[in-house]
Amino acid sequence: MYKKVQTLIEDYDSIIIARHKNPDLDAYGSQFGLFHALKGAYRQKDIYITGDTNRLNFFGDLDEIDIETRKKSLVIILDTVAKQMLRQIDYMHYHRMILIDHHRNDPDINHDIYIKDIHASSTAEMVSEMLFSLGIDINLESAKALYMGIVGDTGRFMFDSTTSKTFQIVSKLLEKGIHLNELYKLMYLDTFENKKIKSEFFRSVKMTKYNVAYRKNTKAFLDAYGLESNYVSRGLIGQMAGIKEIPIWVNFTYDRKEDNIKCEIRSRDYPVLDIAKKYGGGGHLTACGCSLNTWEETDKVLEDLDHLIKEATQ
Ligand SMILES: [Mn+2]
Repeated sequence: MYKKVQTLIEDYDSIIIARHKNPDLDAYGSQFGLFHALKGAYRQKDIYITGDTNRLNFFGDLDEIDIETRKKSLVIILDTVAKQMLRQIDYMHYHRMILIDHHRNDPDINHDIYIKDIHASSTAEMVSEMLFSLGIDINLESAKALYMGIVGDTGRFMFDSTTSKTFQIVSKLLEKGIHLNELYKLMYLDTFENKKIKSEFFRSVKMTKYNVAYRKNTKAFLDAYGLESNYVSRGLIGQMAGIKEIPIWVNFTYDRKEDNIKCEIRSRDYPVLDIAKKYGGGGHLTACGCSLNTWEETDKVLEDLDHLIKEATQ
């Protein structure tokens, strides 16, 4: 399979590397990791990186690519196979299409090659493995990006998705000369202002009868601190994680763009995915989400989660 990818790469003078919207570290890391490696290996080719950007962009600038160029390019999409996760322009115009992803769902994008590995910790791990197996040199910039992608999707190697293979790959990436401290400063150093926002957030976390922690981030809260919905919804939910008494935690956040309420659910052990699905959402077994239309519905979600714990513990 990897050989087929290499053959296509060698066939094209113009290659576009894309990934899902609102990128996380794995989306960026796999994208920039592949970009720097291909750039080094195929200097005569035009290699582009495309997509939206956000506060996790520790990686570099993205390219604007015209339709004509797109139509004659090999497009490689990373870390998703779902149209709804992509900008239309990134899956609409291409000459050949390769998908590389570690998620479970089936693709709704037309493609020539699809590499899927649900056991990989991250797409960055898959890209690393592919580059190593093809003998394409992973230079320092590539190794840094791939490493950050793996660290992001494994929660710093704490999630169960981390395997011995992950460590084998990471070990080989470290040999490229990565300075861990330098990367961790980039990824995790917080600002004083941000810490204050987090403490304000945490101060008003509430608990249900069965210790489901939750926070309702209203429009007023977002406005008061000038915060983006997405940052609060997914960037602050971790503030409720890792607390002994709290088995499930939920973050409800008003979404300015869609004028609805984003609900993010996390759980240490309880499978909460069915509850997200009940409200039209999805995701992983212990990390999932859905969108709600009213604040009343947020209480229904909490009731369902309480019920889940009640049933399991009685
Ligand atoms: Mn990923």
